[in-house]
Amino acid sequence: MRALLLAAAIAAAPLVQASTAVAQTAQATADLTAPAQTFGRVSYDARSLMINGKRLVIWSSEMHPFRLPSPELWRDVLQKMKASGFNTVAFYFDWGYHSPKQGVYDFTGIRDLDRLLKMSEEEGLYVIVRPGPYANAELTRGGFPGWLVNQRAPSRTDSPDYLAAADEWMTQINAIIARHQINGDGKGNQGSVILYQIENELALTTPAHRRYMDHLYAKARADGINVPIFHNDQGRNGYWAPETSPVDKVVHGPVDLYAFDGYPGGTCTVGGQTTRGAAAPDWGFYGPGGAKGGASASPSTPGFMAEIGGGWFDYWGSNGGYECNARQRGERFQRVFYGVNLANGITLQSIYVGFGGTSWGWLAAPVVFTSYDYGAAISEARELRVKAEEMKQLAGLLESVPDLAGMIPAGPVEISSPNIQVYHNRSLETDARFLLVTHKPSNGQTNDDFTVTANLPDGRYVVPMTLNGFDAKWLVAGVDLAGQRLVYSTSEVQAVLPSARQPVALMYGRKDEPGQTVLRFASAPNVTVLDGQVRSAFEPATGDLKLDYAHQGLARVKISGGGRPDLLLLIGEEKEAARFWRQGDVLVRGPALLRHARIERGQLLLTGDTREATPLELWSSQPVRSVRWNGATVATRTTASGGLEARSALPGPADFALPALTNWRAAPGSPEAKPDFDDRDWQTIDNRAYASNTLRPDGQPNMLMDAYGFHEGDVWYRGRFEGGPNAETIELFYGAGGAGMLQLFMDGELVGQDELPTGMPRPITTGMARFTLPDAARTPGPHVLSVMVRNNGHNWNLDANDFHKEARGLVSASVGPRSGPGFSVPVAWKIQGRQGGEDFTDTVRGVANNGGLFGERNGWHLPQFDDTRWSAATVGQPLQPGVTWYRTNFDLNVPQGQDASIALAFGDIDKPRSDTAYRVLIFVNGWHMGQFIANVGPQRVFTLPEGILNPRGHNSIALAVSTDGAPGNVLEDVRLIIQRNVRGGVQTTTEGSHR
Ligand code: IPT
Repeated sequence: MRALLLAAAIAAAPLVQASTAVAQTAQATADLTAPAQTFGRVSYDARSLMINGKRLVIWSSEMHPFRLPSPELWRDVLQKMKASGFNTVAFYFDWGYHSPKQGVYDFTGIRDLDRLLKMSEEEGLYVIVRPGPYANAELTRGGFPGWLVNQRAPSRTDSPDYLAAADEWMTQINAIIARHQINGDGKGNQGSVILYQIENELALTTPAHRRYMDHLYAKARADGINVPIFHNDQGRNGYWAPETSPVDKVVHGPVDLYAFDGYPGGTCTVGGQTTRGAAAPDWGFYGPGGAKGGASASPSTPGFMAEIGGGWFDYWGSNGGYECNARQRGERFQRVFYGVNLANGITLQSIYVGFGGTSWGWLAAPVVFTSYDYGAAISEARELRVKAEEMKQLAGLLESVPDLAGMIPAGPVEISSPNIQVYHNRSLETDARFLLVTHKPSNGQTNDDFTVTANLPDGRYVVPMTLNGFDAKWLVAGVDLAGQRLVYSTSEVQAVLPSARQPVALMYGRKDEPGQTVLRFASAPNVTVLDGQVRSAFEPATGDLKLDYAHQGLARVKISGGGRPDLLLLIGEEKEAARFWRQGDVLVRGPALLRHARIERGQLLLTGDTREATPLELWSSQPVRSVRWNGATVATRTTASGGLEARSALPGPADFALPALTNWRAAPGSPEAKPDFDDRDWQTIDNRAYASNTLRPDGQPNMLMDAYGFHEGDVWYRGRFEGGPNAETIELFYGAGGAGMLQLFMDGELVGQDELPTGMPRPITTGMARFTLPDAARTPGPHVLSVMVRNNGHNWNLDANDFHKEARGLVSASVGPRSGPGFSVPVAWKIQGRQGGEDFTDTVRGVANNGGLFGERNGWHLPQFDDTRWSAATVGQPLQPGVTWYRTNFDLNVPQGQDASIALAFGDIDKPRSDTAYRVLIFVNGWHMGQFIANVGPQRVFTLPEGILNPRGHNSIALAVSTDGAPGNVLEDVRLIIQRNVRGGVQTTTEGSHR
């Protein structure tokens, strides 16, 4: 074992006699002598990642490009992440999204990952890539392509067929990633990719799995991947830790870094209330030792959470959990949980997810419905939720105090209250301190006033503190900030703007709570309180200037002299401070979002968003002669606190009206049900190889939709049989995913409909439908059975048991007598799904867009389709059993320079589900933007991103409505709604996907 372990380092820290309660005691080990490992510009040791040799807390937020089919808006999300303080973005890539057919790959248009990675670099974000081949991510097949379902070889193992398939994808995606690595590709291309994940939560660790992991690692290296490679353990189990890990009982893997995932912190109740039922786990320095403990299962690599749950997904049939998820892992949660992680030495944290987006088309796995909002900091409608402001404040500290990267435990402090614990860490380089103050346990919710007595770098101090309710404070002490010495503060640092003229420090605390900040000087400085109530006292013996105040509004204090540069200290209550944005050389107060700030020859160019008319105030570290906001000149004046303010408010967005959706036209959409329907070009069901792990009755042909090249959405079967006395009943065994369904017709009449129960939170994905056949079936002569199966996604394969190969479509269809032996009536079946199967023609919208409804096969969903021969229709009119298509057009007139999120809503949006039963596939400008299931819910509002929607022009909408035709099962009110409207937004062109 290497020489110096963390325990020894802690013993060296000054020990403090505990009074009533002792702070957290570190028990775990980290190998502080482990030499740094270097991969070009990226290196790491036991404490942190380093980029270009500089320690950095990797503060990452995940998004999925495939869940926002509008590349121009990727930039909007990236800018919002960057403005919220993240320095890194993490991406899953979805193999199946790019590969409709074995050997065919598409990285154009909405699938242009080269563009995505370039944009990320342009927006100043490092990138963590997670290309699979298996992703999970609540994707159909967990991201495996449809065609892989037909492969018998066990996936996620070293079986040659599977490896060959995975290599196809890895070759393609690695070529793109390689060009965007921070180390370059050796051919003149370079970007900002810093880390690369192989596989995803592979929890099987047999030799076959080890050989598979070895293969993926070697393949990445052979394809030119030159950044560190890691795998994300499903929990802190010690699976696939680097070979160098000396910890017993971990499973070693071919990785450079060990990472794990975690979704701690309670849940939402059925009633939509958050629970605080669990304390933040100590997944590092302060946790138990052993294989599952330690600074990590891998003491010589830094603490790394590849996914820390920042929300959660929601299920078919729930009561609508996203707003609750947003609160559950929202304000305060982030301070407590991400703070405890950081204190435990987890210096790489990636939030899953920062933006969820939309599982449009047939992207979703059965476990989720269309919206993948996730309760994330950036909502599906691209709104920054309140918790994004909290993230901005936390990230602002990390940026202001780089000493936080690579700290180790500094030893206990004395705390006067048993309700409180303090994690006390120090920098090995600067001795700067991090004091994470939480309740004990951290989910405690009492209100406490107490003191913390600690030996800090500048002396021994008794610090009065307050912690009210579920909360944590991220305090620092003994830190150099913009030429000042911060001895300690009970306010949290949000931003520090260095400047030769007058540095600015922004600190904040909870409204009305007392705060105390101590700065050190050589001699008494001049203190001028410009705003607010701040008492100051100078102690000549120590040189300490002590400021006392309550966090109310925004106090402004000017401090000069004392042997240091001037300082403007801004002390805000939390919400006041949240109105500030730090970007590059400026600190800006006011707007709803600051995207960019650039100074060009004295001209400050700001871009951002306003939600309403907004005052603007700013400070700059460079001289500024004039200011522009979104291109328009802003007249400014200087302020008493040395900044600039706009003479008049920045304009907010103008209101605009949405058109009502009228002039509907409709057409019946299940002609396959008719006995004389022409199915000559359909495929005949035969005995081809059966790759599914769903058992089927002996002697049946292979009826599975996937076997015939149909992997997404709806599939139709038509079966001919000769009528006779035995044709009494039919049993249809089928697979259809979450809330999937089946409709059976005979000779043009609906026999019945079967819907899979939702089985929350894990859906029931296969079912047996039994129907009594109509009397006509006993009449001699030819009869036709028509079956539509709606496949709501293939299962994920989280447990590596080939769950994604569960049957979809019909498994078996048996016609026979009500009682007596077996199912004796032979039926000759044919099948039809998406037009062209794996060779579909709409390569612009791609693999996820279409299933096999008649209307889809004939382009009824497309904007250019001519519906003039359809009949005029109204929502609410009685519907025939089967599918009815509705179409209409509308014009939008979102004012120039505004970014509005517009959605389509059905019925009473305050109710999770309707009293009527029907389903709708929603097509906007030909794009399948979601599925509404009235009787299942909960989603009734479908976000339609710009790019899909043309905000200043013409749009078409097509709804494929399915019902059993029972009275009252009719389409409810359908309307457009505005979810968000700001002035600003990213620059968009007219090239949006709707063209
Ligand atoms: C973890 C997966 O890695 C990720 O792809 C996603 O599915 C996430 O969960 C949930 O949204 S799986 C872990 C929770 C067992």
